[in-house]
Amino acid sequence: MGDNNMKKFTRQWVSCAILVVLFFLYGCGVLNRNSFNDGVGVQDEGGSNSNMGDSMYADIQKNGAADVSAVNDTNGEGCYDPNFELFLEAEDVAITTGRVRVESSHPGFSGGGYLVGIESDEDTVTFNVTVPGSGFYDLNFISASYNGYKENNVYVNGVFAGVAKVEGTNFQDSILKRVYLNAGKNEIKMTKGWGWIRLDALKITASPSIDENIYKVSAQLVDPYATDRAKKLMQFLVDMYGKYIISGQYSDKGINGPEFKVIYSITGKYPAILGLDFIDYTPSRVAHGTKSKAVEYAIEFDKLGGIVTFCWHWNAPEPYLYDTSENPWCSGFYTRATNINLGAIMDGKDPQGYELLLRDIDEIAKQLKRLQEADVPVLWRPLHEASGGWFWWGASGPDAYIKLYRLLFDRLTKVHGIHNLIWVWNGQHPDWYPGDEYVDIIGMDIYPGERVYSPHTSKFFEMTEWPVAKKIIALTENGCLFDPDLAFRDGAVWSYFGTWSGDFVSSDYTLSEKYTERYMFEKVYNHEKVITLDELPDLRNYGK
Ligand SMILES: [Ca+2]
Repeated sequence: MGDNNMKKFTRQWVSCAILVVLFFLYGCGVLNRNSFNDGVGVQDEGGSNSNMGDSMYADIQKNGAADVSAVNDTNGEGCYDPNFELFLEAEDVAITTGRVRVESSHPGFSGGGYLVGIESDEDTVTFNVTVPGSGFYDLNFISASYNGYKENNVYVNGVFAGVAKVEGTNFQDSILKRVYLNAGKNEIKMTKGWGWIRLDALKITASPSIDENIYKVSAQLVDPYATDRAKKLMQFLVDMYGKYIISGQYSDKGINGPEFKVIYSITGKYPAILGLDFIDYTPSRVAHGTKSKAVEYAIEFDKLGGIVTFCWHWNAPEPYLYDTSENPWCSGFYTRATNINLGAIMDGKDPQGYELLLRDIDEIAKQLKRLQEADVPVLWRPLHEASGGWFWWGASGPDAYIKLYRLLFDRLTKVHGIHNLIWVWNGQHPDWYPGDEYVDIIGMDIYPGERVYSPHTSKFFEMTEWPVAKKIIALTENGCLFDPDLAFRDGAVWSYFGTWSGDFVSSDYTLSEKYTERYMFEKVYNHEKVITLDELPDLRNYGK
């Protein structure tokens, strides 16, 4: 630590010390960040994290000062105030571009009106705010939708922080939680996602402390007959949760596919999880001549000590495929390419359709059984992204989806005796939750654009508050990699990630930097809190 830093540190220590004393006097206890760190031991003392490397926290520890648990300040600038609150009328203080303008005809606003006109990319709203200390703040974009659900993008100091969501036409809270702000000035900018909201005000409050128990989850699998290896894999995931992030990558050709080769060539590491797809085992594709070696690739990767996950782009059965030039048979997992009506099938109004779905499930069961016979446990993520509606299994609403999910669960476990599965539910909205007894892991898929390395903190914490039993939360698909330092800083420690294949990583066996730049691949795969293939323990004997 240099002299200047020492002076700076001394100054801040004096001012922060006053706050520390106040906290003790008023019994406020510990604040967000350090209570999180103390609770789950995510970061080493002194920090592996670049934000922590030379931090006040580390320095005070070295200097043997008094208890610093109340200092929630990673950059050593300013003092974080847990009671901080700031209310800004959008119409008064925001800097706007494009068509954004003030109106005041819609009732229920505060102040002199609200902003409208977030309709295209040039329409932006920017708040320049000053906060007293670095740390986490909840950003409440009090707003009203023109009609239905709307979400818009929020950037903080130029970095994507998440989306502000609003559903009703009355003015209401739209809170983006746990956004990291620096001591001093910050730029908070809203840009069009879907647009079409009335933005009344921005209320900023210091975030409440993290519940340190969010990472303490049960390793009990929902399948009471789960195989020994599935149980061991789950125990490993549970033990790592909150402490490490497990790297994952989709690749149709396994460890020798372009994605794995490229990652290895630039980082010297392989991902710990191989993501595969049962897509080409689906009968309506096999009828067109598709072949798959996904099961072979999974068995190969398991032998190398890795973890496998499977999704299933379930091509709808043949009678329901449009098979036109715009919507060919091979797009048959998309709602747009099929007239299958899951609601009618699950309500008993299309018995032939029901039989065809069972036929398809039984075909995939054969593949899962091959994996079970090879004693390969699978992170099994069927019926993914349902609430988005773009896949047919999500096009008839949550009731039909939940019936299908449960049918799939019961058919695989009870009829086919398949017990090597860890059930990863990826419906992406709590209304689509099939029940605690059907789900081991909750997954979210996020494609934030290009070269966006946000750890999606607000989404992670939103998921911890869903009205469901506490389960491991994973980023089951991602476009860009996220910065692990930011994930640990924010306490948004996804269990694992699974970068999608193709140009998210590679183009003709060379690196594609369209979504993630080389330096971020190097950083993620060599990060000491990111687990790669070489760092996995012997999962066959884990816990013995
Ligand atoms: Ca207002």
